[in-house]
Amino acid sequence: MVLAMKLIGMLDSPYVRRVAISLKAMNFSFEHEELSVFNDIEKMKVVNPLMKAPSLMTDEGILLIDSTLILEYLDRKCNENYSLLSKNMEQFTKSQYLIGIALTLCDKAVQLFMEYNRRPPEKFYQEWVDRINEQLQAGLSLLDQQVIINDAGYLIDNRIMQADISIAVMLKYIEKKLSSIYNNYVSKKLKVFSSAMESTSLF
Ligand SMILES: N[C@@H](CCC(=O)N[C@@H](CS)C(=O)NCC(=O)O)C(=O)O
Repeated sequence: MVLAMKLIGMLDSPYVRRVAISLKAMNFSFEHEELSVFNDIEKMKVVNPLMKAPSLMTDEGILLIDSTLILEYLDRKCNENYSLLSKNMEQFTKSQYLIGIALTLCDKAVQLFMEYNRRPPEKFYQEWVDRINEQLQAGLSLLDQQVIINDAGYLIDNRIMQADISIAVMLKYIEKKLSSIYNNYVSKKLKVFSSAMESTSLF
């Protein structure tokens, strides 16, 4: 029996969202189970005892964890016309570079959100928060320098690729969860790019 592919996790996670948007961009049909790693712990444990999202149940019933590994699997499985990673080595390297910055910014943004929303106030660790803030500012500044939006409105090719998706979901996460970082440290160019991506049907 062939099972439908199932994505597990909430779309307020940038990692889950990058997989969900990529699944659509790669033209896969899939089911989506919106389980929270914090509010649906028992259900989450049944799917993935490690309680991590995103989790992807493949149509062979294999559980994949970690957005990058899931996307690597999907990229191999999709019709090559829908691949989100370029075969051209120069474009591929540029893409991996930008995705690396975007994912580090996701990690730092999630950590900062957790510091303010999950850590008990008496355990607040200022040095760690200062370090994350510095990393976020440095990453957003580096990204602003490195991003070139082409005539088609994308960063790598003349259609949407993984770097576009990963950068856009990271920017939306920061906008929604860390508005002062977004207002003060995200450049005009990146804000314009984010709005353009978010207005497309895939997002
Ligand atoms: N590197 C992982 C990060 C995934 C991640 O940390 N997801 C969060 C939700 S935004 C999570 O599972 N948190 C629960 C935990 O870490 O225990 C990926 O790319 O999938």
